[in-house]
Amino acid sequence: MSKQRGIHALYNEDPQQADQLVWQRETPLSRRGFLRGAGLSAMTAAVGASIPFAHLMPAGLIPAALAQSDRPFAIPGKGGLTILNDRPLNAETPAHLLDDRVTPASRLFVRNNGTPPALEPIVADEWRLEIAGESCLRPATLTVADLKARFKHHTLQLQLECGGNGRSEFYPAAKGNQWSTGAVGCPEWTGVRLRDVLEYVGIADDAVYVAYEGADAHISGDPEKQSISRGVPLSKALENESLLVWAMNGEPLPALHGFPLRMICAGWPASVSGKWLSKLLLRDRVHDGEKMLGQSYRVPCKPVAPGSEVPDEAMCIIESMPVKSLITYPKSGVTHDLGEPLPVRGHAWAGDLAVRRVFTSLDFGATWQDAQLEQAANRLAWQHWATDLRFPSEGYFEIWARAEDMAGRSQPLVLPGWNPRGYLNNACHRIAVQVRA
Ligand SMILES: Nc1nc2c(c(=O)[nH]1)N[C@H]1C(S)=C(S)[C@@H](COP(=O)(O)O)O[C@H]1N2
Ligand SMILES: [Mo]
Repeated sequence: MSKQRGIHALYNEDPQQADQLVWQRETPLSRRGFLRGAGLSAMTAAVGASIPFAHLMPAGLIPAALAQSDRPFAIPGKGGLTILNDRPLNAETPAHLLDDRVTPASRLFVRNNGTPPALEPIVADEWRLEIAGESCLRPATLTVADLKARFKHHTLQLQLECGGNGRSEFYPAAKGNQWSTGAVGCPEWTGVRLRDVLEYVGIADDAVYVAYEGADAHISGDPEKQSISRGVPLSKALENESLLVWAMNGEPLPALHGFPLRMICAGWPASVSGKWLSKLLLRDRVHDGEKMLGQSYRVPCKPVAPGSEVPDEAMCIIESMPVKSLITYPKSGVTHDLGEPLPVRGHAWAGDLAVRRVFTSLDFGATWQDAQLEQAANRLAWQHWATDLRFPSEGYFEIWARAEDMAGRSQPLVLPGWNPRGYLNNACHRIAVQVRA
């Protein structure tokens, strides 16, 4: 794969190809026992048998059974996703598999920081959510059944995008999952408003932040540590679209997406949307949990030169995500007849804002045509766009898409502000088309 900096590189999306298996091999071979929870069940399904010595397998080892067959490693129920890491499990969705208007569970990316809780003993309605913190007036524990019974239900389409989506293109490279374009999706969620629950327990005047803790274990197995514990300013938590949800697309939350309860604060890095939600904290300060501090989910407050070392004090917490779009049809590499118009479509989103225009270009950005853009189903859902493109001749073309938000900000053609952890790459997406006469 030749790497083109500046716009999302064309990548091989053929699941039959071995290079589809992008494995991180930074983990030292001496680390044992990596196949746990979802990682083990996925690997077991992939090799078609249980793995008695799983606890002895070196981290990052691709089973020979897979290396020698053309059967791609897959997470059960997530066919076609690209696995970036199995411990913790991380998988992204090739752009053409994100074509659905509402993202089905089978096509939603997975981003785990730790080991998900075992599903077996969990009865959804009995799951307990503790609500506490310095600024909580009446700390309480509510079960999922209580949430369902006491508060009004809301169903919304809300988009989630990992803050590190697009990281693979930054140069100098940033450590972390090398997401290309697929750590994004927009399912429909059902639950109650976070605001209604917070008002029920009482919000003290000095409350400034709302944070979560989840029931997943830290990857080290250390019971004292959270895998991740983040949050949002009170104002974001109180928005109509900030929800505590138990259902996705009309079904109970899938195990990998936080069963039986998760938080959704759409439009911000998806790391604020806590899965396997066990605790909510009303904080009197900016939350200081795991992955809130240091360089996590932060970018330099002022732009820096690529490769710079940035001290922690000069890093600011990421809030609303930037404007972005994807081409989800056709699949990159398609062959098309010159005489026919080519229908092209995708989605666009812009953090807390709406998208006001989407453009496409066939000539490497020299000229741009307006695409038809739909309104969002509701605030913080992605918007669908479509256009029919006619090609001037046979040959190799690229379709580039570019969205612009309500504030007039556009996606860049080149890589946006380099940052040490490789967040917020919203450069234009592009696909290849071979036009034949
Ligand atoms: N408890 C818990 N919540 C979590 C995470 C996690 O590892 N544990 N990962 C976060 C991150 S970084 C992202 S991008 C989203 C991913 O959501 P998904 O796996 O449902 O797509 O969940 C967020 N919530
Ligand atoms: Mo993330």
